[in-house]
Amino acid sequence: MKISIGTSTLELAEGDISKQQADAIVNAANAQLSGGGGVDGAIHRAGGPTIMAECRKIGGCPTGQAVATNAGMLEAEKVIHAVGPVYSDGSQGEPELLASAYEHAFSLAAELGLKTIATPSLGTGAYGYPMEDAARIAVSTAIDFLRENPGVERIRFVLMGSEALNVYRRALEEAAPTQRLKLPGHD
Ligand code: AR6
Repeated sequence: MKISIGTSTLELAEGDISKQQADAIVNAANAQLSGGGGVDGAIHRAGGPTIMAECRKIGGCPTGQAVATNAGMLEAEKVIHAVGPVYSDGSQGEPELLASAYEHAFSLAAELGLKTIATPSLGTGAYGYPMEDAARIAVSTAIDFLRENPGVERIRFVLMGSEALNVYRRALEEAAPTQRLKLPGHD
């Protein structure tokens, strides 16, 4: 599924984030940048040790923010390590921190002149963020960002499994009318 926002595109795809081709690949990192399972494991496995070497030098990243490293052997220019919140009950600032992690990741990519971004669904694995709520935040943050940053040509959410893809599809359908999107051929 794909929608146009101005001259940019927001896409949803099912797949493995570490196999994507994009200028920037977003990693679902932890605040220590110490690696782990899920997306983090897949990215470091596929990208090789140069990514972790740079993470160690940087030393860490606060929750809700993002840092960039080389992309090693991935088909990307940079990996943007974004740190989502550990979900407890939704009243501990989780929505703001999740939106902030995406905003920082996308803004950092834009500052680095990167035009295409592939991102996983931050927070919805080990960190326990409920998928429906996380999808709404992810999609609306991406839409707002693309409206304000036409230099970024594409954000693609790469979701693991058809269930996650369907949740994101519903979130995008819900967000589209309220965001007054420009759909292809409807200027
Ligand atoms: N490609 C795309 N999506 C994936 C992949 C993949 N290869 N692997 C998992 N997902 P998670 P978090 C989905 O746990 O919740 C790590 O240990 C997965 O189904 O990767 O932000 C870090 O070091 C889920 O929907 O990230 C941190 O300590 C989503 O990606 C912690 O986990 C995110 O799952 C971060 O937890």
